[in-house]
Amino acid sequence: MGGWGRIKERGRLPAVLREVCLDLVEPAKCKHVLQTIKGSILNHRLVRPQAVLTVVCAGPEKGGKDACQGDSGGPLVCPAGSGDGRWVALGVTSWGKGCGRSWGNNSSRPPSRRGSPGIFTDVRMLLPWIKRKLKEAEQQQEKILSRLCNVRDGPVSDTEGVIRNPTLPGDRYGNNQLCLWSLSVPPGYSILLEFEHFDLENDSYCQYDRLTVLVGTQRPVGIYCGSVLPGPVLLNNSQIATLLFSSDISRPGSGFVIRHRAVREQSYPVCGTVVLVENQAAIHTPNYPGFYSNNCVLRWVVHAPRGHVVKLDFIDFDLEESDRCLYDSLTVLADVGETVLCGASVPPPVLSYHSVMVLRFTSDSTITHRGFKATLTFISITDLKSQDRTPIVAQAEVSTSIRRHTTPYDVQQSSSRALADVQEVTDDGEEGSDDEDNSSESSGTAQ
Ligand SMILES: [Ca+2]
Ligand SMILES: [Ca+2]
Repeated sequence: MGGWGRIKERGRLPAVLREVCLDLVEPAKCKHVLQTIKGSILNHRLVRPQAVLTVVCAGPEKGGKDACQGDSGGPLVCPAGSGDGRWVALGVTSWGKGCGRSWGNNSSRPPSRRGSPGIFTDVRMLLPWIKRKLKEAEQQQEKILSRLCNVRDGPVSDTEGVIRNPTLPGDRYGNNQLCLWSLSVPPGYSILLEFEHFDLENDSYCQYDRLTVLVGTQRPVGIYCGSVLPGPVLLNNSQIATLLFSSDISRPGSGFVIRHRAVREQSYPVCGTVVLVENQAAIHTPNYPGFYSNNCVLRWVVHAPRGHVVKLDFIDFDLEESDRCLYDSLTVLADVGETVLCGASVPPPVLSYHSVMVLRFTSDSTITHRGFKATLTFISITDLKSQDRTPIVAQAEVSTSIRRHTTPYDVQQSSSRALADVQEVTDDGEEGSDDEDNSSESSGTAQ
């Protein structure tokens, strides 16, 4: 068994989680010892003679090893015996008479000096109840979820279709909504999202109403609000996508209509798309080495594996030169600041600070050039620490056609903050320990 309980009776609480190995006590013996301490325990914990024992006892007759106060609720586990290293929970630490006392000769001692093995609730007896409770919780959850969204949401496996909120054109979506669609397409296909209508309450940070597009279930590639129709989103090499819509208490918009399609892997990105890159690859402007088109917007969202950063190396670079790169530009968004590039000299490499890099290529309505070609590689942070990364960034700052902003991400026209809030999703959940014990003379990892 394991727990955070006292190390010995009335002893101190340990600073670390402790475990102790206890042998199970035969049920008949367990029942007998419970009878010997029956008179010494308070009424509310009276052990009534029962046909079926709902507890298991564990711990040596001579004492010395036991659960103690603070361990209650913790697990008593045994090897599953299946040979695959799995353990099963057999008991839940419940109570005991003192901690680590001997209990073999209880009858010869006054009630207050008697002891007991560790007494654990028998999980096998509780299973039907546990399962019933889990099922109830699940049903409750489903009920809550179905109330959260008043249009049809949920899994979408059709290779083509429309996702909309509200259901009827001309209506407005509801307030206080949380809708979630999970799209899946067969292997070998990518997901293409095309926005046919878009109108969500406008805010620079989309903090009131928003639509979030995620790759898989965790990686955001775009957060949208406002009424500018977003360009298509092509989730390259991704068979799963999640659309999450939420609205606050007021000012609903007329909502959105999004056409989703499973498309064959597309090697040449087209203007207006968002391309997700999750492998080390070469990227280039549309039509490269031919000239890019006017009025083109194209974004790449690059996710390196955990513990890696993204390095962008330019092979060729030729974008219309202009003061502050106002006409045509490539903006590289790392986690801090952004680098805006244009002109005809090949820029130095750019490193991301974390595992995400976002690139945005834009061209204006006149004069086009050859564009750029670059490679993306993933470097492990461990390797990076052995190198000095400063020169790369420093070089970037002195290049004439580069300017760096101090604001982390600018906001695209109106408030479509597509790609602005890309962030690494961490799973560092915090576990709280609950060492509350309803038994003052109980349990702990006494050793
Ligand atoms: Ca709203
Ligand atoms: Ca131009």
